[in-house]
Amino acid sequence: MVKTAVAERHQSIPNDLENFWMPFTANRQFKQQPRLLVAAEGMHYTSQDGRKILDGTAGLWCCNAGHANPKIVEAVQRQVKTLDFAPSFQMGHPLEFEFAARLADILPGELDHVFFTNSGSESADTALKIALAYHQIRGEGIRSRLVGRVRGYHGVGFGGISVGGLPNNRKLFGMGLPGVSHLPHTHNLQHNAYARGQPEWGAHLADELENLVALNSAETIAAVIVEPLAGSAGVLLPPKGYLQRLRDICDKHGILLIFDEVITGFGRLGANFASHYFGVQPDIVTFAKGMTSGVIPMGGVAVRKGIYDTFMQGPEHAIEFFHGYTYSGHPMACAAGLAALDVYVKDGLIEHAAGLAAYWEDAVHSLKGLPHVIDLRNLGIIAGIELEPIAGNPTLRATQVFLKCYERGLLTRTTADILALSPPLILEKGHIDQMFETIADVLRDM
Ligand code: PXG
Ligand code: PLP
Repeated sequence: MVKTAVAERHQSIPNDLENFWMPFTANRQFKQQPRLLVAAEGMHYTSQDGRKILDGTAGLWCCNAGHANPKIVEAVQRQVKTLDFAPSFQMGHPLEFEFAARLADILPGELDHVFFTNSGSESADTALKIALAYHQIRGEGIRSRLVGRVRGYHGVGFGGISVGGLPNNRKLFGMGLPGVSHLPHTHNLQHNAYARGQPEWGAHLADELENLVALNSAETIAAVIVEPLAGSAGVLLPPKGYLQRLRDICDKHGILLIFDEVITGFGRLGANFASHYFGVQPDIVTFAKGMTSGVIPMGGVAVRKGIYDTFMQGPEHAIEFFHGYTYSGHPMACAAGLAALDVYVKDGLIEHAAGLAAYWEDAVHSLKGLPHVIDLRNLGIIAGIELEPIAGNPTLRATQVFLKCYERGLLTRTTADILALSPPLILEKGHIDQMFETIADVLRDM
């Protein structure tokens, strides 16, 4: 009885789509022709019209363990019955300590103290606040300048959009944080089109940080924040040697280096974090998304003990960091996260992804020469397919490809005229074949 009611509800489109203001969506177009997903399992969604859709994007770069993984589902079900919520300020519950300790085992280098948030945006803002406060407490309060990068994405909070570098995310929202500078982005089709993996050209773009230091003087700069691989802006890869050069310049001038690993964390590159993959150690890492395989919202910021200890001063009854969220360390999120870690680490999902990266790379580059393709990029289990924009109508080409892929049973993501793929890490070769055959067919028909 109940089951039938649920099934019926799923099979009808709600009468009124007006009230829900959808995020980062063309609301008016969507509401004329809605695309609703009603169920998910493994590598697939089920659409409202009953079709099986191959998930080429792991939801929004987050469902790394695939959908409805029984270990994660059961952990959440058990937790909601046991402890639904515990206050996060001046109270605690065991799972958040256990989860932080388990994360410390897999985080890069000496990053072993974890602050919990509920999203990547909150993680980015939290990391920036930690960096500013850290310098203040150490008596270097003049270090208050933040450095981001053009085409960077660090979520949608005021801190994140200030250091971020996507014009549409900034231009209607006031002045942003004062004292922010931007490095140039590293994307260059002339030098690097069709590079397999990391491009050869562009490490010298990190030297722009030296110019910002010269212009502003080193002792005014608190932190540099970059995505090791820029996802949202269209899969922009770090040139070989670029990240290490940023690290070296930060070391030389006492600047904290923050890696925003919201997309690259938890196996996306076939390593626990991009920091491991690239062999470059940041001072602070932000993460979210794959942390719980997208099942319950959660994010976090990790720092080394030295940064944490800097805050642990003053009377012991005093709060050390005036920051936190009602839902920091939510019990259900911790339960989902612990179960997701079991799947990633104990069940070998990250090795599985690493083992498929070469096959993935070949599949991505098999699109070379097809109509409208002007660049192909890959790393780990991520692909960027850059298309020639339709003259006078930027974004339309990629939107058309996205819609046609969806009609043919494949979910993709677009940003500008770039198609991004980042499927669940449980994928097999057959899924890769299907993804790229579908995209190839769509491009040929356009
Ligand atoms: N930092 C980075 C590097 C991200 O990629 C955020 C912060 C913000 O996370 P939240 O959880 O607040 O959304 C992100 C999120 C896409 C896409 O398809 C990318 C993101 C979110 C939604 C869509 O490019 N990145
Ligand atoms: N706004 C008001 C009025 C609040 O009382 C609170 C939290 O108590 C917040 C915002 C912040 O909410 P959250 O802790 O979920 O980020």
